[in-house]
Amino acid sequence: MLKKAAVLVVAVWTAATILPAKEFPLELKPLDEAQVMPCANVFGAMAQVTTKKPAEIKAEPAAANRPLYGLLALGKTPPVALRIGRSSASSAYDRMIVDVNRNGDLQDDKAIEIRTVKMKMPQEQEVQVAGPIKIEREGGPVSVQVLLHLMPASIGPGGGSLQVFPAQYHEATVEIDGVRERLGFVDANCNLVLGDIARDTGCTCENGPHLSFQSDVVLRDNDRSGAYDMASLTCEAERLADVIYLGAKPYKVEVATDQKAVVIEPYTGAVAEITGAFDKVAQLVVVRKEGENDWIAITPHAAEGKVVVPEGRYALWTCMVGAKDDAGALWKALGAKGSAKESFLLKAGETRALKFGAALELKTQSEVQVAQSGGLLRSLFGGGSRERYLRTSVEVTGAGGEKYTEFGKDNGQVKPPTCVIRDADGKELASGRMEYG
Ligand SMILES: [Ca+2]
Ligand SMILES: [Ca+2]
Ligand SMILES: [Ca+2]
Repeated sequence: MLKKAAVLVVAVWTAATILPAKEFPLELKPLDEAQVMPCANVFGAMAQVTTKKPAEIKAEPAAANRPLYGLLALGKTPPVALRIGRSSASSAYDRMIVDVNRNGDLQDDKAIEIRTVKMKMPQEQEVQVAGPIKIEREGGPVSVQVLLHLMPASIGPGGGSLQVFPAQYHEATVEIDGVRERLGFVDANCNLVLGDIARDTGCTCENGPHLSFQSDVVLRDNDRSGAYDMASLTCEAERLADVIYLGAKPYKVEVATDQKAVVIEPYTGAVAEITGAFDKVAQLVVVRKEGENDWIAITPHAAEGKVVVPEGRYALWTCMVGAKDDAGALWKALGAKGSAKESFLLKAGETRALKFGAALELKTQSEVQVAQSGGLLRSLFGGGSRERYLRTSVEVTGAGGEKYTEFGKDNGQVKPPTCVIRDADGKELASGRMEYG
């Protein structure tokens, strides 16, 4: 009888402490090109276009004046052929046909218009885009958009390139452990698979790992504005990792292969803590070593000056600092380490203080250089020395050695400061804009 009671107590204790995995339905939604294309964490997929027709195209409609061809390699699915053409022999490239049903015949696919639109990338510029296009895939069509990098004046056999971006995302409203949040999942690396985590397994650099994470992203309306702002200084497009934070707790997250639901459960592995100056930090990304040349980037959320992370070997990756000035304007700066050379081991239950963010140190450097290397302060050095100029740069370094290269005010980009050189009488001799880094 006593033994039975003990078993019962253990069973009740287990049920009370380990929350079960919860499944939340995902809803398919369109993603705007102006949101996704300038987003720093959305890389999409690249493809080349040339005048050479690939063997995949067996039949095509008549073309006006030298069309361009390409193959979109989107993940492990067979490549999708496309043709970029002109509506008349003299017009610019303004039509695209994509073999969306992958039958090698471009005659049964609808020609779509190539549009020229103004986009903040982050400076405003004109770009050529096409789509959205629905590409057939096992499990249903996937909507993508195409950004063209063509220089029509110089198009020869070399052609140009294009970039494919997701034009859809899957959204769930999750509610777990008293936290309720809308999460949007984006196939940011455009491989037609949703749920790729930020993992770099290929780095073998001798100088400390220089990592790159071309993962999928999760959209989070951090400022509760009702919209996902994906510009790089707003951090509402987080790299997807093996853990996701709801409140300040880590959870395991998995998108179902049919993309109909997301499963979230509390992370039950061994954890450790990182403390630091989180009060002035809008977002911190750290990388965790999984094996030789194998790193995962995670974005922990802080509470009470610390973050809880799975145990392991860590390094600081990026830090976004944010503070309001006296007039109430929000300033942000994004810094990055670029290498995981200075890593540290965090064992289960350990707490470690990490340096990052403020105070930022500014170091200006000026040197006289010979022209053609792109400096901005063209100075006047008198007759016979017109080829020389003064190059001035400012390096902004954070407490963890991270270098800051992006600055913003109220979610807009801020250009580097200007610099003016005057003579003893105050007459302007030269001026220009500083360079960061
Ligand atoms: Ca076709
Ligand atoms: Ca993906
Ligand atoms: Ca928002």
